Amino acid sequence: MTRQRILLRTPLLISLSILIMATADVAGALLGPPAQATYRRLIATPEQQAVHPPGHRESAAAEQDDAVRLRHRSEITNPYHVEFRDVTAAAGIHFHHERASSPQRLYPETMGAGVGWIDYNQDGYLDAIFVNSGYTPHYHPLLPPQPALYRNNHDGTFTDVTEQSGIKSDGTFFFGVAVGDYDNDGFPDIYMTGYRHSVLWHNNGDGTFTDVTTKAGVGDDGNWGTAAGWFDYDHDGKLDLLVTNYVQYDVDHPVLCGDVRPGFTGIPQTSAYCHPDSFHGSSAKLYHNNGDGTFTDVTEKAGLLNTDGKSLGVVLADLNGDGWTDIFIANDTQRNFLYLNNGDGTFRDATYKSGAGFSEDGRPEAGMSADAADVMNNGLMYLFVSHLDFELNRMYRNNGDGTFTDYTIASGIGQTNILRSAFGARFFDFDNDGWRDLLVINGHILDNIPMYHPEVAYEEEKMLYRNRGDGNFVDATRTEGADFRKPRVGRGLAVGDYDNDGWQDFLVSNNGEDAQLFRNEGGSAPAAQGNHWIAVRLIGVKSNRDGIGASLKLSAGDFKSYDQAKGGMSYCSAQDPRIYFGLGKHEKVDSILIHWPSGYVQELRDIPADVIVTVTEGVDAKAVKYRTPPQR
Ligand SMILES: [Ca+2]
Ligand SMILES: [Ca+2]
Ligand SMILES: [Ca+2]
Ligand SMILES: [Ca+2]
Repeated sequence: MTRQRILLRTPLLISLSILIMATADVAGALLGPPAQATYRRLIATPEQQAVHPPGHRESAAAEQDDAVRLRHRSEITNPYHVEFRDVTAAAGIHFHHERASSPQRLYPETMGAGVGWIDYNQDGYLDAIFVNSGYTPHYHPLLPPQPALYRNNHDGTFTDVTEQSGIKSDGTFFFGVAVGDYDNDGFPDIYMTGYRHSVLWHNNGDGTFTDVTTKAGVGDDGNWGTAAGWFDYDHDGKLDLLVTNYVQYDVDHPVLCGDVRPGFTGIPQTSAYCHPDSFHGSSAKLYHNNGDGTFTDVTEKAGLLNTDGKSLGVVLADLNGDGWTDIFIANDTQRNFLYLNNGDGTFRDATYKSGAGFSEDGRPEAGMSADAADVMNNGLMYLFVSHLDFELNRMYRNNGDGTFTDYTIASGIGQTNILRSAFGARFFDFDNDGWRDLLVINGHILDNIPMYHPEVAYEEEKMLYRNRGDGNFVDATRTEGADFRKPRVGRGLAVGDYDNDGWQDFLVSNNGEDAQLFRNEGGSAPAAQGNHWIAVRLIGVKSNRDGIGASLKLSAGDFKSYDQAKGGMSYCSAQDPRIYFGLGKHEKVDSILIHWPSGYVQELRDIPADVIVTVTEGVDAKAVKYRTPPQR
């Protein structure tokens, strides 16, 4: 293959548009009373905030001790005082995940669900998509639980547009969501994974969606679909679909699990959700996009057939730097799978040789989510896999030679989450200091876990880790507010900058509970305002329109950072398709070098910070600065 190298060195076209003309008063009104409260709270100095830590304290002395510790810790762990604030209610989001629970404790009840970002109407603002559970033999209300689509109103609020969108459920028990423009028509489409059936929703471009699953041939029927992702594994310019599957589970003839331990005899509630060891695994599926609205199952041909899979997380990224997108799958109780792309339509299982399949001591663990990021700013994608309680969440160092080393202890995350069960997790630079940090969403599988382990809870805290600038992570959870730390049965995590202020926010789906939207208040934290950022939205022309598979190298003075347009990530969730770089104190970017999957190389030069740049492959680049409501 001849690799076409064309450097675009024409000056960057800058069109600065002020999209929100808002005064302080208008901003307050738009965001409602909770936002006003935020502004008031942020007037407090860091010292004032520190002596009033969130949560109840029994004595003044304990409170004082805690304040001193917190102040000391916050200087290390959250020096820019970046806070995530629960704005769910103020934003008008009222999605509730239905657990569909029964005394029989059917396995699917406890595993849902994912959540996603999608700019379905292409107005430049992220909209939110939620998936829900469905019918089981023991849960069959008249109207089945419904997914939901929320349109972003550009003022911090959302409107539920599910009904007019045509997105609905006939009772399918859904788990995951993956967003990609498979037909390159400029409008992102939605794939929802489900138990025994998954659904492809074609975005009609007018706010409505059509179920095209049958024609497309991507139903994954009979399997328990979980995490899915879009990528163009063969570089033909059309997005292909990877669907991972969990265990072979028969909801009509369920295995009943649980035990009666000494001392617990006579307690009526002795059943428990099953362990994955009770079931056989199932293979992931690769669907090749034929370009005419249909797909072909090429799993076996591509070398991906592997029925050991009990998959819950996937990340699609170039992990060995050869320009071809690879597959990394997190499996429950089975080894992780690392499939390297051979560039000829096939993959090779590199798990054993790579060292990324097991924990440092050679054990397969619970594998609930997968992510990859350049955490050292050296161009090497490190891996993260979240696991259950009494296991460690694993980070793997990319050695740059196709091998990985368990970096869990060396990274500093160590045993910090050992009593919690982690699902959704993402690397992202929450304080825009130029170093990618880590957010982990927790929630136990067993609703009756205290019967078995009194020290473990069903609802659990989220965990936030800050990258100290050398790949060393410190636990910053305690510097966050009470909303962030409130225990939940957390599952899906979708990171996305829904208000376009450059500070990345996130959505969480909680099993059997209300979903949550957290706004990153970094833009209003005085210490953080010196940190800059830039975001890149890719529009492929010869490449797939989403630009998935592109790699980006950013230079700002002596600062270098790398990222890729990736597929999958987190637990069953869809992420902001734009690529965000924290820049620290750098006020401009010298260059961004983009390698598109088509082979085209495009370079942007001299870009101001704090803009969202839309880059059209081989054509141009436009920067937009969004005016966010003023902060006090
Ligand atoms: Ca489309
Ligand atoms: Ca393709
Ligand atoms: Ca950071
Ligand atoms: Ca934001």
